[in-house]
Amino acid sequence: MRVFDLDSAIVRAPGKSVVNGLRATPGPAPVFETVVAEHQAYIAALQTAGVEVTVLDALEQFPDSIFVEDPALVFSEAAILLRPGAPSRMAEAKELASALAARFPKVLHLREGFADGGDILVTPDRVLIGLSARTNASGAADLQRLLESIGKQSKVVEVPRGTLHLKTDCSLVDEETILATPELARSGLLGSYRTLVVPEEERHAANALRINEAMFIRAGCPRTLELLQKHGLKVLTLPVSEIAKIDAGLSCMSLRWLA
Ligand code: CIR
Repeated sequence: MRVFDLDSAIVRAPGKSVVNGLRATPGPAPVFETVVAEHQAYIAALQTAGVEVTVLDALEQFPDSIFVEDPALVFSEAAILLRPGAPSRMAEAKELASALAARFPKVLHLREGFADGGDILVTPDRVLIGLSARTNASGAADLQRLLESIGKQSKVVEVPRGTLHLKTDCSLVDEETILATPELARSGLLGSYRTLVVPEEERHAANALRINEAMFIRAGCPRTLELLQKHGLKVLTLPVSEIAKIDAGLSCMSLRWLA
């Protein structure tokens, strides 16, 4: 099985409070109705790719809870509840506990430090854990211990300074290839993986999503689209202009696994 062979996903409906989601720089708030439309298009895209999607209820008290990728990490054999590094997001993990307990053979808990799912890139041979403002060394070490207990190799890497999450800057394309920003590709931390480098003016396209035979990228990135098509992929584009206003992209809106 390839790590991007997936049949199940959990998403969470956006609450009205999503317009107050965290963001690194000030700017106009997203329009709620458009966030909902982008989220619905995202769910439809996952379904089209062959994934059964569970939609959890909105949580108004957690503006960023639509980004379910950050408080948990899931594999066929186990789910791991994380400790998100933003104080306003810490309790989002608890809100996922019952949904994960109902779907996974076991649920493990990070006990120390902080780690966001956005900092975790699952590749065929190892799980890369990025150190960032949201994932610290003790969280990464505890996560490595949990991963080892379920037979997964991992490696800790430094996320480029100023980047929200590791996966803000990269995504798995296939078993040998990672899509990356120029900065991450230059950093050498992707080791022996072949990299497809997005042009600087489309750097936000580096957060993409491979599911089964489909590669999803954000709309409005024609050069990245061409790059991936030339690589032989079936590429589909999704609108994310509103959720991008609160620093989000494609991977963050779902937890995905092969049941
Ligand atoms: C945050 O700052 O936590 C949210 N506004 C965006 C989270 C995006 N998460 C992700 O890409 N994994």
